[in-house]
Amino acid sequence: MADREFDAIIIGAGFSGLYMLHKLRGLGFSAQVIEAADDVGGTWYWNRYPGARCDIESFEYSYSFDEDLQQEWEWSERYAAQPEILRYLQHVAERFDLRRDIEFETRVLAAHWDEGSARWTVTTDTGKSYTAPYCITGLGCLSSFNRPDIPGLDSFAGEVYSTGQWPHQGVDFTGKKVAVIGTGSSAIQSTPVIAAEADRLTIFQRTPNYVVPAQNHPTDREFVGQLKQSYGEFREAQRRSLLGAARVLPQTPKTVLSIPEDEFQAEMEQRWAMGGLVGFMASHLDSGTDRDANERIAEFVRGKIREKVADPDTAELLTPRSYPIATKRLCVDIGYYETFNRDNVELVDLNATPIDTIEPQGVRTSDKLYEADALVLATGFDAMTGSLNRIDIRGRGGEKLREKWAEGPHTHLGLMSAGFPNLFMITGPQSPSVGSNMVVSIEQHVDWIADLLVHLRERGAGQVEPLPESQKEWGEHVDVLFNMSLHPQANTWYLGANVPGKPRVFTVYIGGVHAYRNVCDEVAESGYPGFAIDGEAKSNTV
Ligand code: NA7
Repeated sequence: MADREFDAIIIGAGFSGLYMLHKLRGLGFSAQVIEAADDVGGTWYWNRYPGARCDIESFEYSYSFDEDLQQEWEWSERYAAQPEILRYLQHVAERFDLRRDIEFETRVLAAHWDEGSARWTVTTDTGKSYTAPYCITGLGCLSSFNRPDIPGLDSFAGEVYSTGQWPHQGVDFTGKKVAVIGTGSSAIQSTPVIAAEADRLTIFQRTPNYVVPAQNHPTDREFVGQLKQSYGEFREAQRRSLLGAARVLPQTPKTVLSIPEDEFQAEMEQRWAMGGLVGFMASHLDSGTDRDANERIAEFVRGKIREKVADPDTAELLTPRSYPIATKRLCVDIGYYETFNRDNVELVDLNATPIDTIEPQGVRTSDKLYEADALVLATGFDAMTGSLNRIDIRGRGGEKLREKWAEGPHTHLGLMSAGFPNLFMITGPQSPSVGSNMVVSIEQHVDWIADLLVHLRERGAGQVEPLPESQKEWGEHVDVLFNMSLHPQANTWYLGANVPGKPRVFTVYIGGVHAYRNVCDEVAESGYPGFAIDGEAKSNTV
């Protein structure tokens, strides 16, 4: 017997869970959020490493659902740092009185569907359980930390820190020899800060990334003043965009190789000066589909690396060559490349000299021991499916989600999975999620799920579930878009390639937030074809 019953259980109190709770309450549904941390924030609660910051501009990466909220909140910088985003989410929780329906310090272990009662029972590590007809996950796409399986890691004598689980009291690296493993976004943001503090910093690189500048600056008051006069229009432009961002140099409506050299250089310099990743993703008609076109853009960025990094050998090691730009997640920096011009920083190429073991004194590669007092694991996440698979989710007939997804996730619209009635995933695999401004995608998912719950209530219906054939079609559609792009030419966490043994399946819908929204809207407006409601299905169209 469950301790408490609700209309909906929401797992996670980050951007997704907070808005979902607020939305359901407004519609008269009772909901309980369950959160492992002791406060709200999700990604922005856990990722407290030095330099942690959003790569999307702050006034874009924020909620649009409440006009007063967006009018009153002031961002201090173009790209907000983690503490400020966390404060924002805490403010949202207070402003809308959300905490009273959030159970903190409670980790969900299992969610089981009971056919007889048509309810989910969610059990937790505190021993409490909850039941509700609807279960909604707001787990985040990058929240299950990927701890590398390096021999000897546990033998290290110093402190080991993970960027995704950073100590709340912070870490003082003054006078320390620090080793950082990984050169993804978290390392690119944290190493400039660590290098300025530490005695020595050694960075272990497996794959170099393309890194574009943030060009961060304090908030431009004049711009924000104008923005707030017509924030609604700006939000609409975000929703109608490719990536969920409105303040960006538009896509150049030309093929890259058709542009004369001087014109091309001038345009790329403009994109570089503007900063941010969005201007470098889908920058031209064919930049994401034609390798030669992409190569010209990549070469521009490589030239910038050569300009910034003083030592030519180090510059070469930092230069990505093996994969197209914007197939691995583009990174955004504040002083990353310049960090390698410091005397106390060294780059180790793990392709030339792989790590053999970690020893009490440091990291031993195939040729030498790099002594360290502290080790920072910036090794990423079991992305997209890791947090879902960590929970023992069982649907119809007791089938386990992690078994059904053993060869990769199966969803319809990235929102639901056949065989798991009334289970909704906010920014689930095969939705735009990490291929977009997450907040725009989160709001769209929350609104769509809420509309569907209202639809069910109005019909007196109890269950909704996608049809296997619509799910199959959606998976094929996601694959078609993937195969049209250059993504198959890179080993990335989008594909699960960073986690040993994980199936290589592309998990992001890359058709753009606008196209995706249109599909979802059409499904809703047509009475949910592709879904069975109380066992009854309309014909399937995607
Ligand atoms: P990422 O982008 O997945 O980066 C992880 C880094 O760690 C990357 O350079 C990996 O190399 C490296 N890595 C992972 N495992 C190992 C082992 N075993 N040995 C050596 N190096 C390893 O995670 P981040 O946290 O930086 O960023 C995640 C996202 O957060 C980011 O894209 C933004 O969306 C925000 P690899 O490239 O796999 O060769």
